Amino acid sequence: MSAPVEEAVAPTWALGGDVLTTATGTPVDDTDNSLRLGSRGPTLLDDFHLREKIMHFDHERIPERVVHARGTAAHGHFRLTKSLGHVTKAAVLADIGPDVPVFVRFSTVAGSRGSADTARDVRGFAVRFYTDEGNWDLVGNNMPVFFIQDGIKFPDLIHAAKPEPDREIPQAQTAHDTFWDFASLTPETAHMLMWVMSDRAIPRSFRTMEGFGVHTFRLVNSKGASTLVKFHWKPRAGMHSLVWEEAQKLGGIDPDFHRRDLWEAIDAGNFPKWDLGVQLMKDTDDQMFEGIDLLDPTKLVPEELVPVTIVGTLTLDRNPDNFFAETEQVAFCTTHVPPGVDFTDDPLLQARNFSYLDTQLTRLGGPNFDQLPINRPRAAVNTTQRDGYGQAAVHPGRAAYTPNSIGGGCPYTAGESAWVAVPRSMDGIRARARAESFGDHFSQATMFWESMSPPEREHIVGAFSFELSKCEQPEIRERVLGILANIDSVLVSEVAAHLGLKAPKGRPSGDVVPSPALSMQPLGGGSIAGRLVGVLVEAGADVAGIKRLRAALTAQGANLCVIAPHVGTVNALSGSLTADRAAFSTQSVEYDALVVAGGTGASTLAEQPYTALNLSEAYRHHKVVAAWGDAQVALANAGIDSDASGVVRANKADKAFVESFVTALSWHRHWSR
Ligand code: HDD
Repeated sequence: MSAPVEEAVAPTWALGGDVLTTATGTPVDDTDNSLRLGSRGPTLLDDFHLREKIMHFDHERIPERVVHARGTAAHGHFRLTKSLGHVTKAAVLADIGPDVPVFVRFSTVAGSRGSADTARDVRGFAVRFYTDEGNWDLVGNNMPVFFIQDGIKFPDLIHAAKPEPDREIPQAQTAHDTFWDFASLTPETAHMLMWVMSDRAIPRSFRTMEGFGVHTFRLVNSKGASTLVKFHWKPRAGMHSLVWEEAQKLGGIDPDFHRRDLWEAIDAGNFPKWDLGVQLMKDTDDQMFEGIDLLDPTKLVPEELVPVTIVGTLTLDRNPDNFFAETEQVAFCTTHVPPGVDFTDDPLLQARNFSYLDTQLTRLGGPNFDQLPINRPRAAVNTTQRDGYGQAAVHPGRAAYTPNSIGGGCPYTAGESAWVAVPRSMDGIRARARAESFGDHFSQATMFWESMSPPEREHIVGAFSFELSKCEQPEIRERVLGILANIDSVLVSEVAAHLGLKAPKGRPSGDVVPSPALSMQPLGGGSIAGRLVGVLVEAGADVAGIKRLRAALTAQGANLCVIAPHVGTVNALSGSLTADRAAFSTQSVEYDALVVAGGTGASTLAEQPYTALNLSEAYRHHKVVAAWGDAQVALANAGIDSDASGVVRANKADKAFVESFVTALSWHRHWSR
């Protein structure tokens, strides 16, 4: 018999204790002075502590991910609320029972590991479920489609998007020639370009973005029957974005804006949640649905055609203990699937299934990356794989092969509980060919445009104009206009006008059915959980009003940050209050709303250029701005129309003021101004 799995691991590793030791546990007497011959003599080669310390430091960095290098992650759990047992045997989706632990990593794509969080980019949304049947990695994005239809184009796409190779400029952005050169010559990018130029590419927070599995996958039940599925994550905090100017400023003011937001929300007990939804479709011979080729990752299935059924909830409730060990070393692979989840022939997914396994080999230095603590499955592991760099298991016994008699025949293959590929007959010519049904690159791009609200359209026009104006070669701009002309006549003419170019004749609107679910424009006020409200104060501030506002906000999971001329204690109208931030080290872009507090110092505060500058900026970014008492004059000083939507003012910070403020905040942004 082979050894029980528990025995097949390294001896207990006692990390911790009070004294400093070497990597192998020898206590160290001095870590400030190297071993020298005399106090001023040469350093001795037998200083094993010095050599080990420096050797380890020299190797502290590992290659960053070639894409999605910049990211952050959290632990949590997934609770299934509606069984999909009729379509899958995967227990994580079929058995309503104990929660399944998860680890989720969010990321940008193009930037290096130290780049800014708020760059215009796709966001990675990678979820690992540690199921009893093995790890399941649903490695998705915050957009439901992709730039290219075949994974063989991925290196081209990424080489074009990354900093240009001769000058290594620009960092973390697509606003440069090589990206738009590639995009303009690759019309299949059209639909994804619309998403990346939309507000989806500058989320307010990871907590306020949707996630998508992108590809069509298969679910397989215990009878072997297959159903096609697309996975969706719906944020409980609603869908919200930044505005472009904010995103750019935050890149300098707080490059860790998204990372900090997630960490602080979890730290404060405001656990972010997403509902898992599925769109289920019949697995037909051709995997087509209403004219949409389900194997084409540049297409989505409108929710109006196939509604998203919510089946469970993901909650993130624990920050990692160590960024490197967990967030950096997590090795997601699209091939990590439990029995009951299978792939389709989507050519992008097929290439991914090779790429992720391959990439981890170099990034994590050898074939045993699955043994790193964050990658270890919860399910028992029993392979015949042995040795290699970084082998952490101590495998006992003689039989590391099958079939064997010496090990009692173990491990033997699993019967009904095994992952089994859906049997399908295949026939076709072996060729490098693309299906004709992948041919329409524009209809869904037009559908996306026609589903947007007026402010969202304005932002898309602004984004294309910004990016293309940064291209140095005029012919690249012209070629992109050619793509936009195939999408919509208004879009192309507005972008052309910003570029000082003549617009080509564009597609007239009205020939596609819009999908309202694609718009992020809220239909009503939503949750304010996780919002940050900045309150500007001066000495003599009305501390009772601030307290009332804070109580109302914290009751709904939002936070209040006191901004004063200096950090520390500020004398208030009655008593004192503690400033969280100093005015000289923070700016409006870091807050969801800005309030000027009333009190005896309010008129001084209202006169400060800093107050006017930040209020007008918050107003321009469509945020809630408010003031009470003598501070109301600050709104006028900043040129703000005090009757505009999202402007809240009152003589006192009473119950009515606080209620109006919370209602205004629940809309996130006031686009009508
Ligand atoms: Fe990818 C990382 C998502 C296409 C090759 N990808 C990576 C991550 C996410 C995605 C979220 C970061 C995982 C983490 O947090 O560690 N990738 C996608 C999505 C795609 C996609 C949603 C299209 C639908 N990717 C894609 C293709 C290829 C790759 C077509 C190659 C053929 N992706 C990789 C990679 C990465 C990666 C090189 C880099 C680091 C890593 O895998 O672990 O293998």
